[in-house]
Amino acid sequence: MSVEVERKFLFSADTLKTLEEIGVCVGQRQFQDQYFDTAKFDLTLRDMWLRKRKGCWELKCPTTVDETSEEKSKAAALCTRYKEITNLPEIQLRVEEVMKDVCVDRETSSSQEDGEAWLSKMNLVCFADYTTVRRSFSLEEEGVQIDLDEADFGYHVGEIEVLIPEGGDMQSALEKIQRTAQKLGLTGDQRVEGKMNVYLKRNHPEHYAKLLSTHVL
Ligand code: V4E
Repeated sequence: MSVEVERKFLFSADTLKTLEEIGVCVGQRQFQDQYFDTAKFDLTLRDMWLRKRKGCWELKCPTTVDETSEEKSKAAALCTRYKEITNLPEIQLRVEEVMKDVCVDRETSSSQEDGEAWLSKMNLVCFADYTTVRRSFSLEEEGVQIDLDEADFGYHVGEIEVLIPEGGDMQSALEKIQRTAQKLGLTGDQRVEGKMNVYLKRNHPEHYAKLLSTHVL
């Protein structure tokens, strides 16, 4: 399982110019994301994000922040850290742990023709559906990827991303992100909204308000 450490930023034509000077465009792709939760928001209120992207299931869950280390720095506060789980039985197990009163027979549900029966068993419904065009860049700095996303609902956002194994060197990941932010000339000291924040604010204000009031967003 890997941990995604990420800092989002707003980009302009100037950022793109800088990026083309200091990095290499490694491709452009388009993908649709469908996010799932219960009507009571049992997953997202726990900061758990279940999605289907390009036919694959992914679950993003929070990691614990080490309060004793440099992770408390201002630069670190601009970054998010999430575990990314892509193994379906493990995803189902994690979701099941949340919905303890709902029992899923993983063996039969994964072999069923309707491979998505587990969703209805756990009362999960799609609450967000959007498509993103993503241009990705790599830098000389090892393991750093920069994505420029354009979502079909009109929001554009960039992200500097480093993947580390669980329990890996978080400090080094944060430093890489900070160096990259400096190279890109990013000056803001506020967290930039992700696509989901903006999508929920516009389409599901009640859900958004709950996540704000519980400090998930
Ligand atoms: C909302 C959210 C999550 C869902 C995914 O959000 P996002 O990072 O916007 O998606 P995307 O497409 O860039 O995913 P990637 O391809 O990088 O995996 S996961 C965590 N959150 C909460 C959250 C937050 N609290 N603050 C910020 C700045 N972003 C996300």
